[in-house]
Amino acid sequence: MLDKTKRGWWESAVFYQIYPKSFQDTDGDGIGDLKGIISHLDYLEELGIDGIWLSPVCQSPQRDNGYDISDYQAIYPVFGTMEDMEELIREADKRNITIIMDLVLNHCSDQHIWFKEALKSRDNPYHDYFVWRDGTPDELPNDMKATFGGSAWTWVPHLGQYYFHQFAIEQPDLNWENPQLRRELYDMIRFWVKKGIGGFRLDVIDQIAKEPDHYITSNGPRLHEFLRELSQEAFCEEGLVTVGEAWGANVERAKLYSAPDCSELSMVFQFQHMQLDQQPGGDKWDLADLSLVKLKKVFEHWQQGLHGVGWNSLFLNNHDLPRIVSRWGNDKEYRVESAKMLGTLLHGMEGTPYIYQGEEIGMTNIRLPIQGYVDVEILNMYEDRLSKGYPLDEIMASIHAKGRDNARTPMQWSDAPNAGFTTGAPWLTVNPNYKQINVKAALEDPNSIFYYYKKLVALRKEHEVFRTGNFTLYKADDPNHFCYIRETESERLLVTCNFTDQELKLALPTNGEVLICNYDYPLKDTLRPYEAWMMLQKK
Ligand code: TEU
Repeated sequence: MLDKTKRGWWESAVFYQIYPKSFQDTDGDGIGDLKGIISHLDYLEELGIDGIWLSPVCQSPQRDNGYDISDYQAIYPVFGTMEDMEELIREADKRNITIIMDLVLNHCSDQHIWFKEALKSRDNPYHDYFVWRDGTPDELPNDMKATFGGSAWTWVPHLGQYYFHQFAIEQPDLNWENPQLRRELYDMIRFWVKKGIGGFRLDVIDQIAKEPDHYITSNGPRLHEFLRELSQEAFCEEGLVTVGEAWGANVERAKLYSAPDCSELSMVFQFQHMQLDQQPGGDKWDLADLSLVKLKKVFEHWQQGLHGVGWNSLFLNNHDLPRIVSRWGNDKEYRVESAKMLGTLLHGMEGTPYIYQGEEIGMTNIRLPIQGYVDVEILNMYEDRLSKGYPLDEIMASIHAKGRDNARTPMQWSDAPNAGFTTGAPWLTVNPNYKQINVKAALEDPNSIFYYYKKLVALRKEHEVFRTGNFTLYKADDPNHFCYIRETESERLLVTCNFTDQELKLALPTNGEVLICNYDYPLKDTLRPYEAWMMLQKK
């Protein structure tokens, strides 16, 4: 059993991300809730995970599904009460599962009392909690754009000022230059630690030290100073695990974030591997094929770059990304094989793996007409690209491939109506493939993706090589086959993955113990479509 009071316990752990809105509804309003999560803790215990990263559950107008917080110390009533949250922490703890909360510290909701006060006057004490620039209605401070489209500046006529927002208009950026704001955030974090929260995922944490006058959003000059202060003031308990979301991270920066002395964070989510299937210079909506050779190089760079000096987080899915089996696998005739292959690829690496809800049963993307989508990012992009004259079919192809609602369709628990997610009308369409793809069916099938993932989770705890082995690519230039070796002084782990629906002829070493394979057994000189296995050799 992991000793979670000690720093570094997460190096042998596997986490599971829950998007509460889509996990399990218990009161028939069509929206998931905390009681729903509690009702499935036994399922998560069966999978063997050590912690849950809970996407935001705090009070929020839900413009961005909770990433717009209006009260950091209250629970969004549709999800439940503070008592439900306490019960979730207690019940999870009984199963040795740690709850990691999502901290959105870069911005809050425009409905937060701080922003309401800030709007009252320029000399209100809360005014400086946000980022303002003087101006006139027709002259913006500069041409910075918000991630969700449009300008990053919104005009407030009665103040004669613009406020800065990197995301939606309703998500004003917080001003980290203000020490009083920082103190309030630290107090709020300590409130949750006292309640028994075991760690935090920090939303867009590399964007807190913005300097809009210099067009700086991520990696601002004071970023690491702020992070060290945050860590000292708020992450005092040794066993707290902290993972920062950092789209702008490179290996050098990640060494600072995740240095073994934990002066900043435990690890970061970096996204270089998730941005390869887009056109150079474009954004995620500008689709391009994945180059496996490039993917291998990116993983190699991160695996080798942080070995011994930092710590990786490992993920292929989250609530902002399309479903990986639809993205890099084959969600039709090889759905099961390719989902297992992608899991094998990731779980053999050095770092802490994160499983996103539904990944463990191979949930897929969904294709809806534009009216079916809810996500602010999708809807803003649709309007924006239509107005710029992009062809409609191209816009829809991008949304079907990359839209965030792909990952947010309700969890598929059974073949009952609405996949057993709700007895009411679900807030987002349930994927019609729930009749075949659901937890109940997975638990009844010993060859399911679920049991394969369960084995992957268990293997990490059984062999030291998963935690400490160094990483070497094998056949780095092979465009179809991803094979790597992890090695310690006494063990060698070989991980091999066929990324195609073709048979590959390959001479691979097969003199070892097969730890896991997505077919009955590995062959000596051929990889079948999407075949993957791990082999352990004792030295
Ligand atoms: O995401 C950060 C972020 O930059 C994303 O908006 C990302 O660019 C986009 O989703 C890629 O499609 C975090 C949260 O994970 C996301 O859900 C929030 O919407 C966002 O921050 C704002 O809080």
